[in-house]
Amino acid sequence: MSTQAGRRALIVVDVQNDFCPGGSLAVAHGDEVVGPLNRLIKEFLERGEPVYQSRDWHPAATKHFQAYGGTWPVHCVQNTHGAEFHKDLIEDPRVRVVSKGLGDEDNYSAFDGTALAEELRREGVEEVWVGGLATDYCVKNTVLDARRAGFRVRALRDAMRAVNLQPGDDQRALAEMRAAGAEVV
Ligand code: VGL
Ligand code: ZN
Repeated sequence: MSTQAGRRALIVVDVQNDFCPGGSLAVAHGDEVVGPLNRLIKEFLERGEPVYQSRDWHPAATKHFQAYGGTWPVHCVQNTHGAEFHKDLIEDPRVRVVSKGLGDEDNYSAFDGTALAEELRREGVEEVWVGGLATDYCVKNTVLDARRAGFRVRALRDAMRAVNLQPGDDQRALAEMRAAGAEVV
């Protein structure tokens, strides 16, 4: 029996087609996170613990994209194939979807511009486990925001992959997560 006190939640960050091989902002080996994350999704749901899947959910025109002055190629545009979750990622009605990146801000974190922190608190969650794509952007910022919001954090290093615009970005991201008090496991 799980009680409401001190619950755990799983946050699966942006496991979407555009971040997987073949996508417009493909993360090398991004699809390899699906297997380990699916195992965790099953375990959390079986125990009745909350599971969240965030998605990058951009309008067609946003300052997040190079064409409008931002950093990135067009990716994860609302209601396109690229924005869909990887086809093998578990879909379950109990999984709550968090959409982010709806405006002109970069919104890398699943907490940025969303009600995720309030929802987790309402559910009695004190610890979050975080994996997904990409280690050096959305996963890192989600982990850092979770710490700022006061949650214990386990960063699941086998269940994340990095963009690595600069070599070593993945290692630097993990170091930042550790420095913020996340447990990298
Ligand atoms: C992401 C770059 C741009 C991510 C999102 O999900 O890590 N990276 N938008
Ligand atoms: Zn994006």
